[in-house]
Amino acid sequence: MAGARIELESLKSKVMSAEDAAALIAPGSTVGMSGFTGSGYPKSVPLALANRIEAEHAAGNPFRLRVWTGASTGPELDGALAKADGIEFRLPYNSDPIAREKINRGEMDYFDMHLSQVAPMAWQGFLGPLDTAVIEVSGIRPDGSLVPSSSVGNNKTWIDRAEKVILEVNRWQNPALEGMHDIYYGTALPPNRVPIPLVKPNDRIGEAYFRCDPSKVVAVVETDAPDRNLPFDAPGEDHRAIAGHIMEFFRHEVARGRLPATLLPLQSGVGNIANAVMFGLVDGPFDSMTAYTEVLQDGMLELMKSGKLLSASATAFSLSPEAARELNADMAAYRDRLVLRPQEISNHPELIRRLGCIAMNGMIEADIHGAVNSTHLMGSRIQNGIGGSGDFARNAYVSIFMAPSTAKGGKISTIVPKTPHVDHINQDVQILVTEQGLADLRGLSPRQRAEVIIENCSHPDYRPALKDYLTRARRDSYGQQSPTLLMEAFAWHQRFVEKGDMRA
Ligand code: 0RQ
Repeated sequence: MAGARIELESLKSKVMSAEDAAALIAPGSTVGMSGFTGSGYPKSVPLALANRIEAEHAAGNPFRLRVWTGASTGPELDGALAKADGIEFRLPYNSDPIAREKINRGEMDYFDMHLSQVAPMAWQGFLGPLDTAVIEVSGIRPDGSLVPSSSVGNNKTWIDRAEKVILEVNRWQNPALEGMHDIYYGTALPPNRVPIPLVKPNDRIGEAYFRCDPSKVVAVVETDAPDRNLPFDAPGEDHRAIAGHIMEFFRHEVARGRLPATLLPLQSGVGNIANAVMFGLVDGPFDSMTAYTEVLQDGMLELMKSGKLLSASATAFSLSPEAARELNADMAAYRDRLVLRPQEISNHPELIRRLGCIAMNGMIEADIHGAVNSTHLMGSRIQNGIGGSGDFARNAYVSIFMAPSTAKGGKISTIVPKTPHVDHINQDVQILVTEQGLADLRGLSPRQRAEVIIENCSHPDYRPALKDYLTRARRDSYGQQSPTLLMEAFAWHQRFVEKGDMRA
């Protein structure tokens, strides 16, 4: 029923259309929007804003905005605004194809950041002022506090920092979400920081609601629109092989006493491979597991349904439409086992290190010394962004990166002599996995790593060339700590840029 979720009288008078709300956003200003993966992003104001920008463009008054979010969003936000050429600057993570094209054509500036650092940097004042927050919530309570929706992201920070706030109250969001969130207000800037009192993944250390000064709220827009996450592919042969190698590694580590039989809190990245690993764990021997992660994908929910995953902490749901429907229908049953937190807490280095997370993230490529590129194709073209992979990889108990050993139908080797862009230095990469096998790099020097990575992870079509390169690098390299032939190493990538095939 319209209006039922707005329980504060003074805000009922602020209810207006998305068009009227969008008109309150000043050209050239900075807007902090909710949204993390395809969850919890505002669904009507950004669309109305895009229409307004297009109309102004046609009338000869084009304008653009600076847009901050939690992470990626949906087509109604990034897609629509990018299509209208309405984004001048974007942070901290994008996976929208239209925005990606704009960025890669040099038409949009993109500051790709560690997700844990966004809120602290905003508070430190490093990102400049925030004019307007546009936040999706599930409800407004009688005291003006806000029931968060299906992602938390940076909403707490945007609401606190913005001069004015526009709320989208989405009736589609399940009322049973109430109570699932844990909004921690204890963060401070140096020199006043104190330890964050979280010692178990499902500890609740904050409040279930966002605080919000109602006098800052300039508009309330009611919506009834679904989150839009993409469906996952059924795990392919390569994905199942990668999951199998990781299961074998876990068994081995448990047998050696280096991991408990319940494993340690799992972090699982975005995408189909991470999802396949979660499905692998459903059939695996491990029980009473927990997760301290960033997004909850289908596989994690499946693991919870199987009874093997006791609880999970994240900042957002990233579920396929089918799994979202299932969760929505049964939200009350999950509420006590799931915690959604601000991303500065879900991805906090201190907490990841304390809990001893097992980090599992996808990669674009790794080089033979174990440096990983998660973001750039051919050293220059952004795919998505570093997201939370750096927050977790550096601080994890075990840091795992995974990808098929080839991309683009075999034309590209994902194991390369040297990656032209590095997101994770070799010290932050402990385990590499492809469908070919797993390389345990812990305690190995770069020279030793090169042998294990080529032998265990590279595709047989590329292995002889990589071995030949290594032999020559061991003979001719300027130094022998990390043998490298500079010109030849980058010529691998140049070959693809020029001929569309690394083998050619
Ligand atoms: O392009 O769709 O045009 O064919 O890159 O690759 O195989 O679909 O892989 O969906 O698992 O994504 C690293 C991007 C992997 C992801 C990355 C091309 C490939 C395809 C995507 P096409 P796939 P995935 C915490 C964790 C950073 C953020 C992160 C990612 C496209 O995992 O964004 O980890 N990670 N967050 O063809 C050229 C190569 C390539 C290549 C793949 N070597 N060279 N193209 N591709 N490898 C969660 C969050 O932060 C939200």
